[in-house]
Amino acid sequence: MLVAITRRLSPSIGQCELTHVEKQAIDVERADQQHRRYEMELVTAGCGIDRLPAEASLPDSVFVEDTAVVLDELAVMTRPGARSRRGEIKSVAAILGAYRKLSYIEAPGTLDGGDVLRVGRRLFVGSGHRSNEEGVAQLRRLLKPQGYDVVSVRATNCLHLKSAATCLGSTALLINPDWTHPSQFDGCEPIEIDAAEPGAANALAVGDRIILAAAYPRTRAMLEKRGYLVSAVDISELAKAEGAVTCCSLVFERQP
Ligand code: CIR
Repeated sequence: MLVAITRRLSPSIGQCELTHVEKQAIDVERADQQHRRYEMELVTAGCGIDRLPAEASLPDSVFVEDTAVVLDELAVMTRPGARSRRGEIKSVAAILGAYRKLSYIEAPGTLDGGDVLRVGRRLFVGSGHRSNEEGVAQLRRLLKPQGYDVVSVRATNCLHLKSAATCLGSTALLINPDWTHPSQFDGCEPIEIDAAEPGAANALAVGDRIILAAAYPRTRAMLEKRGYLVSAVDISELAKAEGAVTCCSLVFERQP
């Protein structure tokens, strides 16, 4: 059984962090509806939803992916690169602690879950922006005993590594080669997004399907041609907060 931790949208999402996106008014009601539909896709994909209540004082708190790295053996609570997001950790730890033993990234380390791309027993981490080398080194130390390799990689012109590359299952990587160079992902099979859709590399593989933003029909068609089952979700309001499909959930296997 898969579990997806989510959090109800914050009414203050209009005050979110923005790095590569121009500020635009966000329709909170519409963003909330899009988020609910996204959760329904997760249910269709086989997830049970464990939803945290909204946090009015934490504008970016709907983007729970950045708060933790969940593996079979443990979960690592992050220390987000954006100061305004550090208050998100406590409540996610409270819910995640029911599923996994928890470890923590500590100051001066920073790490955003959106920078951590897992491919089997390897974790590629995008460092240099929200996640720093100290955060990567701490993650490496915490996961070494479990046999994970932590590899530091570069992504440019985008918020997180997973804006530029995500795993579609096994070693297949959906990738925007202009934002992260495919040669950094040794042993992986790169599948390039449609060049007209630079943000399309953020896809969420869950259950039997790939959840992809509806804004990327060309990449969707390319994936369908390759035999993937793709569910398109309209997250246009969440995208105004620089959100994408992976960042709105933490998906993992419930253990007996
Ligand atoms: C931020 O800048 O932190 C948020 N406005 C967006 C976070 C998106 N997270 C993700 O892609 N993992």
